[in-house]
Amino acid sequence: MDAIFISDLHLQDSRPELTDGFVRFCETWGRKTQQLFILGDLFEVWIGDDVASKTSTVVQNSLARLAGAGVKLWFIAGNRDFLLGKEFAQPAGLHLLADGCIEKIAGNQVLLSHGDVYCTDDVEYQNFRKTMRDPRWICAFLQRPAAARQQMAAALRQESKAKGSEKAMYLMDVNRAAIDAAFEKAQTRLMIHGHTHRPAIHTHNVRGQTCKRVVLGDWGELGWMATIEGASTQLLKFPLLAPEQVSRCET
Ligand SMILES: [Mn+2]
Repeated sequence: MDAIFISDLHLQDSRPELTDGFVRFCETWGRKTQQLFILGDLFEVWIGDDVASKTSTVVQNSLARLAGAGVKLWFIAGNRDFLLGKEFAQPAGLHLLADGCIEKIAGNQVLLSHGDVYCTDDVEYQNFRKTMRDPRWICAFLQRPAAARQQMAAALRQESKAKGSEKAMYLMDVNRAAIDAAFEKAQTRLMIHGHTHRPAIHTHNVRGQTCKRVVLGDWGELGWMATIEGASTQLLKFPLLAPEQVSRCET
């Protein structure tokens, strides 16, 4: 495999089965690819590299083993783990990439993103995102004691959950025009992202060109991945307990 893409695992101490599934995934599929791209929300929450958890330690070790085996590992931050930085990434062998970067993989130019930046219909969320990504806000947050950060993160999560349940379905999805504009700006015909938890392959017609958008799914009983092998791109799902039993998702 030239490359595998995953996102939205939402790993957390309270769901050890997800972490077990991730470790198993690394030991099976991770060994069959040259590159592994993690497109955000690997963790349910990340309040700073200085606060380790049982989960983060297991994940870091698992990634480091893969990196040691020669697999190139890449990470784009999600809205849950955008504070993940070098202190965690370096020992894991993980290279940090910017959201919206274009990578050349097996001759394909691929636009990579977590995906939340394209949910432009949700103006309230985009404003919130802007605040959260402000370096001054980040700096002030990271200076707080771990317990205070934990409390803030839990409160924000609670608030976003409450708001999310009130929001119309279309607000939680990407905006088609925003995607088309991204394709046009990047001059690519392939995009892979996550975030929306709506795994599918979409086609977009941008200035007469057919572009393909692969949306990854969130991990639960099933795990999801996109693969690139030469000119072929696939969206696959597999049981977390038996990652070798993959099935193909066409649409
Ligand atoms: Mn997300």
